[in-house]
Amino acid sequence: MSHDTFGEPLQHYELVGSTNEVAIKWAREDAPHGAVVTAESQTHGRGRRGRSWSSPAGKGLYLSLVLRPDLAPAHVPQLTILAALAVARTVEQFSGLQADTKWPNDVLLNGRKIAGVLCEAEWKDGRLGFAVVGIGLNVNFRAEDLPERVLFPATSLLIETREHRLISEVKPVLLAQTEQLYSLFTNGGWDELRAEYSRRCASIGQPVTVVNEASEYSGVARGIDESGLLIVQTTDGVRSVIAGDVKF
Ligand code: BT5
Repeated sequence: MSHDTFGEPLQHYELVGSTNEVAIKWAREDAPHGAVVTAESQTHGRGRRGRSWSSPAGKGLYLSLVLRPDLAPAHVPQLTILAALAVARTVEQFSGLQADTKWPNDVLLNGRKIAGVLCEAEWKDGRLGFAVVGIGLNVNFRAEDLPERVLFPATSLLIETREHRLISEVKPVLLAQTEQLYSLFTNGGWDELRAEYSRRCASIGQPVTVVNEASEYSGVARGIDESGLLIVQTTDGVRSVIAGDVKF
């Protein structure tokens, strides 16, 4: 098998704090491109901006992938778009239902959040040293397993399809989808990937409110730009959103 196969090498744990944390430590040492960390459950699964990701055993897929692309800092958000699209395709494959994206890092099924992506990067001499792409996908969560207070209504494959899936059956499909999109990405396929993400993106064409540490503003989401940022048309002009939560 090629050295770049996603999921080789693989570290699998019964219980960790956060698979992203483990993968970052491993990447600082010697984890190669394509290395993956998975866990049955996480005690401190993390979301963006210090939020937490609910990670009970047997209910979800908790996976972190080490990537070492030659990427300028401005283009790192593209990796979140790529991963969200791979998750959407995977969810679609298992549910037979159309999965949507919600910029930047959410995947929705029937309008509810079924998965989230957390991309964390480290730099070396102005270039990307490595990125760890963390994915949490709700597989067998029942309604009562979902966190009580969520930013956005949540769901799972089980809730939407009434079918249990083995996590071990979902994992290889997600890795294969990610690997396939990554190969497209490195072969000049960013525009194609961006177009599919945008087609699926629930907020494009909608009035949105963007909230981040620095500001809050409203406008109409128009699309995804070259770097993977959300283009929002406000009354003051067009803005590209680097980070934030989008309400619509
Ligand atoms: C995310 O953050 O959606 C990124 C989640 C990434 C989790 C994976 S699991 C494997 C890897 N290792 C880690 O430690 N993390 C990654 P954000 O957009 O900030 O959303 C977080 C918010 O989603 C929380 O504040 C809750 O409101 C909600 N939430 C928490 N757990 C959830 C779940 N299982 N399903 C749906 N929503 C959830």
